[in-house]
Amino acid sequence: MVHWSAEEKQLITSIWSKVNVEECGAEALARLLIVYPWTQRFFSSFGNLSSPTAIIGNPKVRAHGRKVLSSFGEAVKNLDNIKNTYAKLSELHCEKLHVDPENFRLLGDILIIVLAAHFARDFTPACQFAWQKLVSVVAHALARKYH
Ligand code: HEG
Repeated sequence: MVHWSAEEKQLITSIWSKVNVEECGAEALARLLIVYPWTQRFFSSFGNLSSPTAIIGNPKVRAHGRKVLSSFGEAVKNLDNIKNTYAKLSELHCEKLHVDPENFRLLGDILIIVLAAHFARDFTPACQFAWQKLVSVVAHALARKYH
């Protein structure tokens, strides 16, 4: 099982308590679709994704980004039980949606960049360390059904 030090927990929750899930979620998913355009293939029902402006202004991207980031919040609330927290979602992403697990890692890295941009001063190296660990554990938990 992954161990979290008291300091890591504190660094994660102190950033998370300031995150605007709607804004940061929308930004993270939009960035994923812009920076790694092949991820767009999972969202063919979302309408216009033809340019960065279209992606950023797409209400379905916004809504889904919010959904994904609020789901990410479940990991923050259940740091010691992330695997079980995502058991069902792992099934959905792996067995139904066939999302390549590499994409979970890409989204994690994008989220780090969004947090760094929003919380520049507070996103210290130690804080980044804790968050990198968190996004990696989440990606691993979501990919579990592939193992
Ligand atoms: Mg996933 C649906 C969470 C990464 C593609 N994703 C969902 C849902 C949640 C979620 C909560 C809704 C589930 C439901 O309706 O029951 N996703 C989630 C998390 C993360 C993630 C927590 C990573 C941190 N998802 C992810 C990535 C891709 C992806 C990287 C593809 C590049 N998700 C995806 C698709 C759907 C969901 C295609 C279905 C969207 C729809 O048609 O509504």
